[in-house]
Amino acid sequence: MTETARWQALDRDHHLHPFTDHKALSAKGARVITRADGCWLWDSDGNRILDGMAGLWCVNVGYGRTELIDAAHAQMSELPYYNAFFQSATPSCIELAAKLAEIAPGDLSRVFFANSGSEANDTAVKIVRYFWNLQNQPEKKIIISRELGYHGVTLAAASLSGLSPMHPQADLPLAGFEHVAAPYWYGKGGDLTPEAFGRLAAAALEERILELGPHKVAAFIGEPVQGAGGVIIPPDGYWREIQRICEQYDVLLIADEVICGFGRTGRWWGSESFDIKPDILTMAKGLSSGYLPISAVMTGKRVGDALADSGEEWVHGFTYSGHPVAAAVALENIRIMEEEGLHERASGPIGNAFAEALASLRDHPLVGETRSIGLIGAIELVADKDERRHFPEDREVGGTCRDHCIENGLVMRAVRDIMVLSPPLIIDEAEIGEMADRARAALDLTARDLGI
Ligand code: PXG
Repeated sequence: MTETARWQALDRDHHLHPFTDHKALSAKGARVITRADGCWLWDSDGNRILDGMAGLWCVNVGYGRTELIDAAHAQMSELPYYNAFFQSATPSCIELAAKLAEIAPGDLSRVFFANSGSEANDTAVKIVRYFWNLQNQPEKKIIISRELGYHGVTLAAASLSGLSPMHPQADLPLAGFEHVAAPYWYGKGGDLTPEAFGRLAAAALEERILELGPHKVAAFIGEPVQGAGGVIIPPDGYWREIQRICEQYDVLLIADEVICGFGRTGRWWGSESFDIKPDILTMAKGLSSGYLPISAVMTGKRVGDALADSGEEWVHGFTYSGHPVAAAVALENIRIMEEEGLHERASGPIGNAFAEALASLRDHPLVGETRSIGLIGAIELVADKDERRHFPEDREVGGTCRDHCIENGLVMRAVRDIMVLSPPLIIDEAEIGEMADRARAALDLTARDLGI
């Protein structure tokens, strides 16, 4: 038995995977990834694969960064764990909170640490509820999010998420969570211009607030660019209108920066790319480039002051809130990003090369649109380019293309029939070229399978 076969058998018998059809997986066997360097992965059979997804939208500084390994080692040697409960703290979590306050957009200045994006968003929900209780407006509790939004899998975060398959298995959403249309022009915009469709999508928020009653609507949460929903880049003017609506009806605005934060859109924050002024911001993934689990929630002056000045205990926190090793790695990760100007790289020549590489695929018969901002992008696979019509779902065109990508040594994820990319921010032009070549080869094989 090969080592791969042994691992696959053990995996099949003992490991429950996230978001996985286990019957289908056991028929196939898991791909076992054994090492990585830069933008490249190796599997247990020795195949070298270009990681077009930076893991799961997170390994922003790339794999194999000795600075991060050394930071973890040094912190573990000095103090592997202490907590932030009972009026204590550790130097690395204090320094990280201060650093985040320095680089955060707008007036966000206070930080609460958690371990995952889901925990950060659940925490944001609890902060919102507590805030309105403190304001003596206990009726103001409904949180509105968007279809195709992804905010995590814990009960509140999954309730915020607007990907419908996430709800029925766990009887979600919980009460008090509402969803409005996403600004997904390519799929839903019909004959409207992107800008007109963006206005319509924003108006859906205003209508829902008025329907529910502004005195009952506590907050709106959105990803600046919706990632897992298919890299939906909102049309110009959309976020400006959302901001206006939130201000007009005194609805707190939460920016979920779990994917967009840390340079992905070409600025430190997606909120900067779209001029969003959030009251609350959540982050994870790129905060530590995925080297260790850590996430955070930041509050602006209004919410943060209310929490900090309440004069009572805030009853919330995780054993690993502000974990000193994860915080030390996050600090070093931010230092690397600053030193190498990775966010500027993503908006400059490398971001342009990425956009051009995607655009070079537009002549392919399956490609209806390519779009990107910074180093996050998407390729829409369609049956009819003029009508922007997708294939029937049961053809599984996206899944077919994803499988061909892997065979061609490229990780590119499929969201329905949208191929999405989010490579490490250190990717260079040659690697972007390789990515496009491999993507084209996979598109050709997909077209062949479809008889096109
Ligand atoms: N918010 C956003 C915007 C996310 O993308 C979360 C919150 C939840 O984070 P945690 O750390 O709890 O997973 C995410 C996570 C995919 C995929 O298939 C995307 C995510 C996670 C897993 C898979 O695109 N995003």
